[in-house]
Amino acid sequence: MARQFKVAVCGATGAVGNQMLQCLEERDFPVGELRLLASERSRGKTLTYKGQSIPVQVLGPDSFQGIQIALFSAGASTSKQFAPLAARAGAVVVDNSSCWRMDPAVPLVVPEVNPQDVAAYTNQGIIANPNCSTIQMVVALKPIHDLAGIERVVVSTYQAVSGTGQKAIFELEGQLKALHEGRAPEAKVYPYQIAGNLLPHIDVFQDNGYTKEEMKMVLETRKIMGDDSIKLSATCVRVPVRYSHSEAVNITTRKKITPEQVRAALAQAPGVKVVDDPAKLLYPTPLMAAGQDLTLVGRIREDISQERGIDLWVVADNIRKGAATNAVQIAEILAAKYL
Ligand code: NAP
Ligand code: 3JM
Repeated sequence: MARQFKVAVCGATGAVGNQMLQCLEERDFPVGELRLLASERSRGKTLTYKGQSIPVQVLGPDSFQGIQIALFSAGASTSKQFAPLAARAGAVVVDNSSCWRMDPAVPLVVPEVNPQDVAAYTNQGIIANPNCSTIQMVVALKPIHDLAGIERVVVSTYQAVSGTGQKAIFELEGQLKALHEGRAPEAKVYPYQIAGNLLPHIDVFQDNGYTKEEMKMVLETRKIMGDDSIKLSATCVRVPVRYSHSEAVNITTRKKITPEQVRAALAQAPGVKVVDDPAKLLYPTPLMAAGQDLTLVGRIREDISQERGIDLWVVADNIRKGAATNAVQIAEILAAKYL
């Protein structure tokens, strides 16, 4: 029988953690033992994996004894405190939070772009999973970078509420119901009503006027692509969509390339599906991307305002490829090559 691994999922009861369990199951990851961890709030809960009911344990300093792979999605402060403990206990941590991403000793990996960087897990016992908006963008940018070199990117995102977690999905549902019933919608998770609205505000504002989410896209892209010369500006917007982030991406390349060359490169790229036939009204939408793992790219066209410009529309399921699937893919590389 193939080798099996002792796996922990920390944050198993959350939107991402739940999807991690589903991904492990769907992809038939060689799980020998599965330990589900969450907060005190989840004491007594059980979750189902491959038809088996598994109790959720309350996260503590001894939670990682005997664990080989620990998938974390319980927020940045939990990762800060517990990822080093898990690593010290002998586990390799794949961390979904922003806590370790920009640590020079911690690799930041998108398997379609820089799988080789997994090797550096030996530095700290931690591998960081990038932000959801970064992941889908670099999946689409890498083939173009290889073809023509990317000089500058200007991106605007349209991000689903599921990126904020389970509570934000409930908030959107609750507000839609309230509006339907003629009641005043209540806003608790976001500073304003999200139903029927847009909020140009994701994560906290920084001194330079950008939000932290926008700066994650700038800094993480350079690290994953291994090219600090890429210039990038982002505007991140929360939209009243349940699942899948969409991105309008404007690229200036170093060498001139045509939309046809971009379409051909993306058609062959791992993890990408080109959905681009305007004559048939075919372009990616959030509903089209939700529930599957490919990054959909369409609206591929020449930017008429500059010499070496390409415009793209990039859509992916933020909870799957943007978080859980990417983490499980990293675990697959670890299992196949390193552990
Ligand atoms: P969520 O639905 O709110 O779930 C949060 C999970 O973390 C729950 O399982 C929760 O347990 C657990 N948790 C929270 N505080 C904890 C603590 N002190 N000790 C133990 N467990 C704790 O949020 P989510 O959408 O799944 O996201 C979780 C985290 O994943 C985010 O905070 C973020 O860092 C990361 N994330 C990354 C991406 C990405 O782009 N790669 C995307 C989304 C999220 P209880 O149920 O017991 O409260
Ligand atoms: C996505 O603990 C926290 O504040 C988590 C906030 C968060 C993050 C993050 O910064 O880890 C929520 C949703 C992310 C992320 O992927 O960067």
